[in-house]
Amino acid sequence: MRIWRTSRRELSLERPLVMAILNVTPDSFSDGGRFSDVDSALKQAEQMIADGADIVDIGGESTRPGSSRVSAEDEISRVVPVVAAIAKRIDTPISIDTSKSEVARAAVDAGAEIINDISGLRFDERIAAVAAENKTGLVLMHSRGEFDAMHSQPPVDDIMAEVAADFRRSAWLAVEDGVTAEQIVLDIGIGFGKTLDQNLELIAKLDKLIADFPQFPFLVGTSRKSFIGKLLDDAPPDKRLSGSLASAAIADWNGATILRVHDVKETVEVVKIVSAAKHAGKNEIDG
Ligand code: 7PM
Repeated sequence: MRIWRTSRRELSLERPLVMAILNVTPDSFSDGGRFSDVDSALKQAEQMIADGADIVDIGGESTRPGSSRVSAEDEISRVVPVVAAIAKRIDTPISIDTSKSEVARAAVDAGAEIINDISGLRFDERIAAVAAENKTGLVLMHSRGEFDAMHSQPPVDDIMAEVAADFRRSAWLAVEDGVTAEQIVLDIGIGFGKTLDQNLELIAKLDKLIADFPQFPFLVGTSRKSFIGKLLDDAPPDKRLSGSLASAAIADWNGATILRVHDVKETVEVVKIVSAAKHAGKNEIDG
């Protein structure tokens, strides 16, 4: 049986898990921590869990094209009160979406049990030490270029080969710093320095990549991303639900074991259909 080990539990990967996205990005009046911000994040988390979320992923730094980096201090003041409030009331595993070790450490101290690093240890390798010390889960996502240039990288020729090579490097760095294989999850980083065709290729051939890394589970996040908008006559993010679900189904079918999404309820239904199809033809009694 496949498992993913976090600091607080062992997650079964028998069926794909749904990771719900909870953004704690600032409004112009606040750098976070206000009661109303924390309370609305808590309510959102509760709704997503009621909808079937297995993990809540909390992020305080936008990696949107053109956004500027926030300081570790600002990011901590945004996310830590939210992590603490949710961890205190709810037993669902919390993941912290950050590429700064100071933020990761503060969030883990507040109750996060998974570190989700969109840089795959490229921006701050000390993330690995925080994961090792606390025995948290560790998501190593593939991305290209420095923070400010992540979305403007000249395309590489062979994306499958590049992602595989970078996974080897990230996973090796993590293991070298004391993270065990059971803590690590790999993520193809849809939308980060890839062309439309390369995003599609990564999802369509995900099974091939997974076959090269049989020891690690794979996470895929396509939800509302711009490649979907491009395929749907420039649909804005709030009009990308069907596209998000279709791409989630393909990723699930091709072996992804964690899906990172905005629309939890709908994705849970997709997972049910894909799982049923995966088990078809085994002569079980009709459900
Ligand atoms: C703007 C651009 C806002 C991109 C938000 C994003 C992933 C992630 C993100 C992913 C993992 C988003 C992204 N994407 N972490 N964090 N995998 N592990 O659409 O694909 O949420 S940020």
